[in-house]
Amino acid sequence: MTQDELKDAVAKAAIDEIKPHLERSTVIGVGTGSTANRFIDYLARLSGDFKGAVASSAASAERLKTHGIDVFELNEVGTVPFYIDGADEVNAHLHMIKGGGAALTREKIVAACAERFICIADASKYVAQLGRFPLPVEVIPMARSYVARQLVKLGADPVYREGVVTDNGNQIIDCYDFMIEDAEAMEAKINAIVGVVTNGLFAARGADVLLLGKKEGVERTA
Ligand code: ABF
Repeated sequence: MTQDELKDAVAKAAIDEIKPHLERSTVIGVGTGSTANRFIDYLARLSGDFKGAVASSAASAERLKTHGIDVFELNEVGTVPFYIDGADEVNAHLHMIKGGGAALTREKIVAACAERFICIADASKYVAQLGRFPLPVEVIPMARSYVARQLVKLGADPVYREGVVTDNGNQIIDCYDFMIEDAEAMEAKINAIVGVVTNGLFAARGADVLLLGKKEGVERTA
């Protein structure tokens, strides 16, 4: 199976996971990226079975709307029963690195408001230790070089992602050569640097369910 077929399989599996719980009043949290996009495309087939969605990025909001799915502001909704999103890396603790698409802050906010975070990923995302994928950090623009210096002290090789402005008007630093031993501790340490909006470690609030697309089929871990 190709990587695209694995992404497709986990997107479908996420639909099967949530379908029995949908009510006409349900608002679903929807993530960002190519795997989440496939989920959105399948979700469109269920329109009428749920009320709408909250999106973790302008791009996903646009795709949802194109399919005729109503998009709500998170503040109007409060909590969502499910948040379905991809990851750049995920480990056995269901800790993740996210933010390759620069939507990490909104993704973390929607995840925080979700009763259940369902991570959908193809097998290439599964790792024994997080960190081979460069860890994204969203920063307030004027703090960028200060934050980069602090990240060097933590052992990272920070690189400014040039030309990228987040949906929140901020910038992204990617941390290279930064294998992470204790994801929860590192998430907290980086978030404590002045000028950091958030970082792409999702450990304090990891996933509740991982649907991992393997050539043998979709493996569910909870
Ligand atoms: C989002 O999309 C991100 O947090 C992550 O960066 C990315 C994964 O994208 P894809 O599904 O395209 O690999 O979930």
